[in-house]
Amino acid sequence: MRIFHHPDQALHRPERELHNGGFVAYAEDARRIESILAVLGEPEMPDDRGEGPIRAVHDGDYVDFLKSAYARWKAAGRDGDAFGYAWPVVGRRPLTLNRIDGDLGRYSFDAASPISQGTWEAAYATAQTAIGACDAVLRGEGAAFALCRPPGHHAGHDYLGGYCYLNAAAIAAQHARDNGVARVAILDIDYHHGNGTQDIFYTRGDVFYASLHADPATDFPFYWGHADETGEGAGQGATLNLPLARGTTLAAFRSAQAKALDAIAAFDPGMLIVSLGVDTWDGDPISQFAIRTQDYRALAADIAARGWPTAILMEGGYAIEALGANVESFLSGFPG
Ligand code: OKP
Ligand code: ZN
Repeated sequence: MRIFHHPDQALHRPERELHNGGFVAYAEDARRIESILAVLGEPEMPDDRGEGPIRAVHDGDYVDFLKSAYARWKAAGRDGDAFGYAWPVVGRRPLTLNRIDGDLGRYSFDAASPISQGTWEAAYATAQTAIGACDAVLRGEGAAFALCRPPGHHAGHDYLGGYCYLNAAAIAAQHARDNGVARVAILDIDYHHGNGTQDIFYTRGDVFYASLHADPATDFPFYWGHADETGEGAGQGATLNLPLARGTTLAAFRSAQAKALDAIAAFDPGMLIVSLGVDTWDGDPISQFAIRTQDYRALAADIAARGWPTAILMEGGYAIEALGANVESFLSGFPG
């Protein structure tokens, strides 16, 4: 299988995150990449397709904010990584504020996703990596893997959060749409609900979003991913949320995935994008499912059996030492 990755993705280096009221080491560590590449070997560099495909999904002012936020933070005399502390919960104003703290609140939904030096460059490289895998599939590959990092599925049209800044899955899906694929499906099997991806396509009928994830009644991101969120307007019925209990093992996960695949089959997509998180693994330090390394091969084989051209994009997974084996197991479920 062709594997894409860009070295600039390591430039995003937050030091710490706010967790349960104190600071802890940032779980979305750049060493995640090394663990995966140690097993998969040398990846291909994606072509640079510029900001066009990014701005086809994300708000222009948000992209400009992301590009300039760290420099503005420094210019305001701050040390360390940039993150917000005030949010416009009520009366959210659709304007750019002239203080960095105002914009950090306006363009984020949590305080656990810092902007470091290099965050923009890494997020940009991640988007290009996803487009590279998408292009390989558009040109006839049965499946391709994008080693994306930072992850993307929590990032919305105009917001960051959940370690995510640009939504690689949404950018790839829109790129496929803009290159002649009439219907694109996204299957999100990260432990966490992909609120950003859901939001971006919520009112659209041309991109189907199906997600298996920890019940937001107990887990981040809390405010999205409940079973009664099914899309709106032209998108009514094109969102499927399958929340699962903490402790979920292969059997329940696999049957929920079959339900998602059946719904996707009814939608009849020309391409599938998989948001792959291996934070469903039973040893993940921040998550509570119990999928084993060998299970990923079975889950992938069930997806591959449907026969859709498939771009697989990396999302979460925080047990650094185990990431390579888990991703390798998943990819081995696809032919070739
Ligand atoms: C990203 B992806 C405070 C809780 C914040 C954020 C989890 C983001 C997961 N420590 N947790 O979906 O794997
Ligand atoms: Zn996750």
